[in-house]
Amino acid sequence: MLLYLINPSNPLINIVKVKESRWNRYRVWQPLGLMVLAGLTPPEWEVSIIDENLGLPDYESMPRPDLVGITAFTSQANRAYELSGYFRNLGVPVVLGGIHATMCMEEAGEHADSIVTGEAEGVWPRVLDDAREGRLKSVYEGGRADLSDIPLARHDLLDGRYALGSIQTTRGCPLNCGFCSVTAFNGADYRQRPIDDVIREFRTIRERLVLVVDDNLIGTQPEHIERAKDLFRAMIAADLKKEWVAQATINFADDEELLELASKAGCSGVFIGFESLDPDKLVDLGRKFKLMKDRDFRSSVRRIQRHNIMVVGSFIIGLDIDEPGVGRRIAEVADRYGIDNLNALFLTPLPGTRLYDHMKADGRIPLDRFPGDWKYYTLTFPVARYTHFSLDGIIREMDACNESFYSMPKILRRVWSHLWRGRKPFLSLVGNLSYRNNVRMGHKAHADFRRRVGSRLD
Ligand code: B12
Ligand code: SF4
Repeated sequence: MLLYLINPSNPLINIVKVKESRWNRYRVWQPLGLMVLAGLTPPEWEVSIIDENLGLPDYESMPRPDLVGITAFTSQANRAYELSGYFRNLGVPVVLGGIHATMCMEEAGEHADSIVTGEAEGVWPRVLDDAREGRLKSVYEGGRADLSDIPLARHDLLDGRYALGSIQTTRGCPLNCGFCSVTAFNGADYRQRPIDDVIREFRTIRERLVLVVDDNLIGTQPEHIERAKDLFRAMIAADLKKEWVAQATINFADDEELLELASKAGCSGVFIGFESLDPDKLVDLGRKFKLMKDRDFRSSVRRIQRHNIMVVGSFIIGLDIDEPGVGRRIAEVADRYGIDNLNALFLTPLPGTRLYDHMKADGRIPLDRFPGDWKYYTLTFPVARYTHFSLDGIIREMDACNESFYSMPKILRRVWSHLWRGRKPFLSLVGNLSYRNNVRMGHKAHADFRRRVGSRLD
């Protein structure tokens, strides 16, 4: 029995040409959900993972599979449905799963033979049995998995074209920010995989650089932090020889021992959501608010960097509290905090979030011809109506933010400061230039966006 597991590309944002340049490998990330699914698949199935972000395969010349499983973030939904249509026309049953199918069950159900909602660990073997016997159900509810005994993800099934490996050590986030779907999808209960499993899986990763995909690697409660320390100790003892980056909340900075262990265990960078210039006023920040209130962000960032860990900070543009001038102010504040890279994103009502419900109720989502419009839900396009900005106004804020933070003099200053402090100046240069390049491509993408859908947003 042949199974294809497909990660669809979003042609709108898929600017990746891995074959043309090795540097482009740094823009392609492994589809870990599919690798986990492959790990859950019994050996009588021959599994092939197809990542369209590495280049579109010639499906016609490939053997006809017995079953196709497709994953999708919201921004990939259109391509997922297109692919599903192609295989169903050939008479091959298709199962859709992942975040978008879960949040938009009805819509996804119209494009597949079956959908799996939530985490797949509890239901995937049953789906495969039913598929083999030709009695697939239209919906399987996966719910949330018990992580104490799950098979390892199949890292061996991917080829060597990725720059970064990937692994997950925890699921769930108790903080429940209004604009994020993680708590709705993975739950508020912070679940941790057994440390031995994580170490065993790390050993199967061939890449030296690894993305730890956890939404919050260290958690928020003292027992979460203790577990993170135990994990780092085990990684050090295992001498994994990996360098890794992860996502965490700013309380990462509050424990020197944690930082020291993380660094020794190979941590070289951390993505932190700062979200707003005024977190104190951001009512819908959920419980994250407490971690940010009255914090001296500059010293927090410095404490992390002192351990040779880069800080990538993310901010949202378009919050109701944001006023004209916010783009430039974010760049200034990010500079003042001393972060190494800035990732500014438009406030985007993703399905399944409280933000979506509020904006929908207020008639503030003009790009709502779904599924077609989902392709713009990449957080890099302003798909909603923003309280204090017109379409052109909010794009100008984004441009001002990026142009200021990624101006050449500021990049050179950051690189110099890395050199002076004995931190990796080359990495800083490459990271900054790559973001600067993205910003240039963003201009073109926004002009195109304006032309295609601007009249619906004005
Ligand atoms: C790593 C990551 C990335 C990586 C990409 C990884 C990849 N797969 O390509 C990078 C950094 C590139 C990225 C980019 C983006 N991301 Co992202 N990302 C994540 C993150 C943190 C982890 C994903 C992961 O690997 N999880 C681990 C695996 C094991 O879990 P899983 O994928 O959910 O898979 C399980 C189930 O969903 C299910 N399943 C999944 N697929 C399928 C398929 C079938 C057939 C079946 C049966 C089951 C099934 O089974 C798996 C095992 O239980 C998630 C948050 C999260 N907790 O998931 C956000 C998340 C998925 N990202 C999100 C977003 C918004 C984006 C961006 C649009 C934002 C941006 N501009 O940065 C881009 C767009 C990328 C795109 N392709 O269009 C949102 C998606 C919301 C949505 N409705 O789409 C999430 C949920 C975060 C959030 N804050 O809300 N992301
Ligand atoms: S802390 Fe991060 S993962 Fe958790 S709900 Fe907020 S944005 Fe989502």
